[in-house]
Amino acid sequence: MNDNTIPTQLIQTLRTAKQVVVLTGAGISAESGVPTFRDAQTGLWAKYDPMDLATPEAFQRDPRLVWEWYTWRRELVAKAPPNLGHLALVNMQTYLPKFTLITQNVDGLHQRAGSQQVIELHGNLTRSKCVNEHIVDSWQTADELPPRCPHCEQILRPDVVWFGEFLQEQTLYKAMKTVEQCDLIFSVGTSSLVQPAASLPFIALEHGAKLVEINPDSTPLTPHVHFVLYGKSGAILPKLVDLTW
Ligand code: BV8
Repeated sequence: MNDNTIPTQLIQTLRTAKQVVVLTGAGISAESGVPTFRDAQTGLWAKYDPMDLATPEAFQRDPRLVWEWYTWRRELVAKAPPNLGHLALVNMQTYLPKFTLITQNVDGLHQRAGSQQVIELHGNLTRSKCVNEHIVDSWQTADELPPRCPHCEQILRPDVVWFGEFLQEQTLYKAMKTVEQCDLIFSVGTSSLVQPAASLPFIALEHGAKLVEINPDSTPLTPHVHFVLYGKSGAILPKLVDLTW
């Protein structure tokens, strides 16, 4: 039985694909209860714009405030279960000769769902680092915030890429090489606004890949895709996997 929201041609394309890339954004975690980047922040943080707080300037100006914002997000993410969309991607990987998951998200939910070798373009908020690039996933929370690095006593910051910061060179290089070589790329749950991540589907397109978007809304990518599946990833991805294999 072919579901009428998923084109037969897409099922055929996925079934015969050789190298598949999936690029995800905050939307894939929305059904886990993690607010997307452009959702209104809740409660204490309603009066702040994430675009302002996720910057080196904000951390310079008020390290305690930025540290506390990430603590709030870390605690929220820790309570958020991976959803059916994350799990469908774990399942999809088992059927494909070559599958690469590239995420803009910093919540670590793909790894908690069981995805392997995830390319995290923007880092991961469950990790912190100091100016000496010591990466830590646990630290003493004393009265002083941000806490200090257990290795060198410098203050810690979240191990994420802020707006205005360069992505890790080898991470971006690996992501670009992967999308150049793929024959099918999915853009899932992203507004396709943040660069350089938003350029990756276009690079795949230029190298002959078929492009699929999964999102309840249209984005700047939508006019360029071969298939657009309007809806929630937690509903569409499991259905796509079930219909394909
Ligand atoms: C850089 C970590 C060099 C922090 C993040 C070129 C042109 C214009 C601007 C720039 C450019 N090059 C660089 C810039 C500046 C900037 C940028 O892109 N600005 C944009 C916004 C105008 N980029 C940078 O600064 C990058 N660095 O390029 O360095 C440089 C430096 C200086 C100057 C020039 C060049 C660094 C960007 C990394 C920023 N860090 N995260 C943290 O999280 O705290 S990005 C942040 O936004 C999150 O990681 C998030 O994932 C990401 C992207 O947003 P989305 O994932 O798309 O989330 P969003 O909320 O926007 O959309 C959610 C979507 O899901 C929606 O479409 C919604 O409809 C959909 N949805 C909702 N529910 C569901 C769903 N979809 C499916 N299912 C559902 N259930």
